[in-house]
Amino acid sequence: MGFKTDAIHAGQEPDPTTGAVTIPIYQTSTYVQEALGKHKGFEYARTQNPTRMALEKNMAVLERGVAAYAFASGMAAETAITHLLLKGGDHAICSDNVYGGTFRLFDKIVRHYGVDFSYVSTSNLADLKAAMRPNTRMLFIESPTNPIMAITDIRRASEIAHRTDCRVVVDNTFMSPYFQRPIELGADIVVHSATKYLNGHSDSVGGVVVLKRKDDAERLQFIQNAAGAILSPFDSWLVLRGIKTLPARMDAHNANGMEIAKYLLKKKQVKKVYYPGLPKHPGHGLAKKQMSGFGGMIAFELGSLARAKAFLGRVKLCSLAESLGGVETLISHPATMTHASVPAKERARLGITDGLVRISVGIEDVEDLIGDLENAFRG
Ligand code: P1T
Repeated sequence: MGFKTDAIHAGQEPDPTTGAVTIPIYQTSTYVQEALGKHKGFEYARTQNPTRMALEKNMAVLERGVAAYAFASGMAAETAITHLLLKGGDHAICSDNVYGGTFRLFDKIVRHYGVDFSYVSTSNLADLKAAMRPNTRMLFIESPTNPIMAITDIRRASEIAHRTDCRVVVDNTFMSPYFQRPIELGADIVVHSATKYLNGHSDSVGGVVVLKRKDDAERLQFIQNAAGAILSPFDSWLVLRGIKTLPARMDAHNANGMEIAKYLLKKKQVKKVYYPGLPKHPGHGLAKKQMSGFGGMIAFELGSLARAKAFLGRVKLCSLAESLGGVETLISHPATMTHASVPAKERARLGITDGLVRISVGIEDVEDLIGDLENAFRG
């Protein structure tokens, strides 16, 4: 089936008991058993829940994996991946620019279990090659990165990592499987903050892991149940509902993103625009090859904290808020919000300056968004 058909139908057969076309919210903690050891395959809702399992089946199909598992947040999903892949004495490589919370998880928690992390620009394959060690067990890539929008060649990075016993994990939150499918490009595991484009309506927090290998999938299912950070039935239902319109929304985000990026490029107050759809973006050629759209995330440089603060204080239609990927436009200041946990020196090196503003372009009328930005630039 085509992607749009799968988004609506995969894993979502009409409910066997009533024929309901929408998967019901199975709001139960347990299931009655006919006799000792005799049940319908459902024992306890941390282990099995039909609403969550429908979302998991759907995501496995969309990301071309063998199985998917849904978690209480993107960070819970990433934590489960570290349980799957890493133990004391191992080494892991992570893109140097990732969501601040990902860096915080690795640096402030996982590292303390004796895992050594290297943060490298995975866009530079020579740097990646140099960072690989015989005990490297995880390569964690974000592409495009949050918020600088750097692109990594997923296929070639996977080839390098697979020369040793190392799994490649791609955080596909910014693109969604509609625009990028890392498993098809050679990655082993895909992770999402389902809070973002998958849900698409800024009304739930969640995470999803999709796996290519059956052995990894079996172990991750064990971890999901044993560690227990599952997605609730209602949140699973919201994400499932969101995914049905994922293709239509992503096309709209992409169209508006391109318009806003071009508009920002023309503003004299803007020193730099980070958007992979712009021909002068350093990853543009690669982005065109491994993605089928550029999405709705843009970062731009205003030159100083004072200018960024003044600008963010003047927008009205664009809401000043963390998060991204919803139908409404959100605008944020990475240095003090999403990436505050990254040391200041490292932020400066990456380009996450005090003057950097990030916009998650929504699907409103683009003229209204440009009008709002124009007012904010005028002061
Ligand atoms: O917020 P949560 O659902 O736990 O997901 C974490 C996460 C993982 N990966 C990426 C690429 C992300 O952007 C996020 C969350 N990001 C934000 C809240 C933000 O505003 O960037």
